[in-house]
Amino acid sequence: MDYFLTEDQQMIRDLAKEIADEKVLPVRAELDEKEEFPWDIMKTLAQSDFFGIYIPEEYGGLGKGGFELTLVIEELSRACLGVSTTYAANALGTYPILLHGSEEQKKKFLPDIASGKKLVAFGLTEANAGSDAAGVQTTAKLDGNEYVLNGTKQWITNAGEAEIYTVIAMTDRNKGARGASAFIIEKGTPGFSFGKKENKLGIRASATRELVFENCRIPKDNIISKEGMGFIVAMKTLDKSRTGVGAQGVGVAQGAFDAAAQYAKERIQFGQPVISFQAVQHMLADMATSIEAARALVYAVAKFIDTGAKDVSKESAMAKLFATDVAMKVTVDAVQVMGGSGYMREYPVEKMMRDAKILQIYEGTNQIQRNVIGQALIKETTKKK
Ligand code: COS
Repeated sequence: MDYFLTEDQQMIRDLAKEIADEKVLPVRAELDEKEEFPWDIMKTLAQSDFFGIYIPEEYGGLGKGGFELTLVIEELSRACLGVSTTYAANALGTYPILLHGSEEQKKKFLPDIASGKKLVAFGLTEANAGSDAAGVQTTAKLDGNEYVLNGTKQWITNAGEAEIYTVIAMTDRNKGARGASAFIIEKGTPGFSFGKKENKLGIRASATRELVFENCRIPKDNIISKEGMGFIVAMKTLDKSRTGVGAQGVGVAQGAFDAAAQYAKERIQFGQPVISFQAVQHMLADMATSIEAARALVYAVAKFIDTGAKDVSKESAMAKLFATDVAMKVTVDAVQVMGGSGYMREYPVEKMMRDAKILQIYEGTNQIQRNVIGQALIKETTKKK
């Protein structure tokens, strides 16, 4: 389907596709097998200015929107979700600074992020906080001109590899969500270390570790916004980034569909290619239809967010929910269409099926997305009365 991309957008998509085909596809199986962090690919993305795509020009970025970011994420995800997760998590970690940072913080941190010189990670989740975003137990106590952080963040994408971390900690544990604050912490700060690299079912090219804070002192000025705003910073960040997870869903589903459709044309059973059987055609038809519906929703929501609309929680949750449920179903069906071959590591779809599962879990489980949508509907219907 033609989405009437501008010339600029087409160029961005074509370049992302070229990188995905030439740099990611040939190594994805090896990265997955060895759990290897894709530094070479990150360097190529940096040379293409893709880390700064959504960052304003005054801070060294390309000054485009979330929609253009979506196009890059989709193309990378078509080839490898581990790679696209590594790339997309940078935007997740950057949004707190971009949306709520001070001018000084933006000037200090964004140029190195935009150039790809420094990777970023976002630290919210803990042993007792994830879906319950207000359940954070890591503390940040003001002591003179410094905040002192103590606690452990869990399952943090890009941890250990990134140089810059945006982290949510409690400045007042008695106030619940209103006692949370957001901070910028640089790798190498004394008292800040990492746990072991996690061994994951999928997205194995991406790095996931704990962030450990033990009397970690950071300058007072590294607070983002002000004390008590951490929960809002986190929610606004997730409102922005969830469309990117939707784009990951569209990309991986497309990659799985392409592989399954190609295979169905080549695999001969009962004297004919299996694609000639209606049972297989109907599966492919459902897969293609749901991918196109997911893409249309993700693009529409990304463009809606780029208009500067104030409250986008419902729409971004819908895009994430729908496209990632599609990704799970389509990747499972791609394995089914390819039968025994689909289950084998020589073909890419078993990896895509393993990778796709995380999309229904991270940046808010799909159950949480339904809660967010439900809460928004209650608000809307109350207003209409
Ligand atoms: N934008 C702005 N404000 C928001 C907001 C948003 N998207 N979502 C909630 N708020 C505000 C609420 O309006 C409320 O403000 P008041 O105290 O002034 O009324 C406050 O924040 C607390 O909101 P709420 O009571 O809804 O908080 P809950 O603890 O019930 O949590 C959910 C709400 C479940 C939506 C939230 O915890 C969430 O998104 N969890 C998932 C987080 C996640 O994605 N984790 C994955 C790890 S991070 S990669």
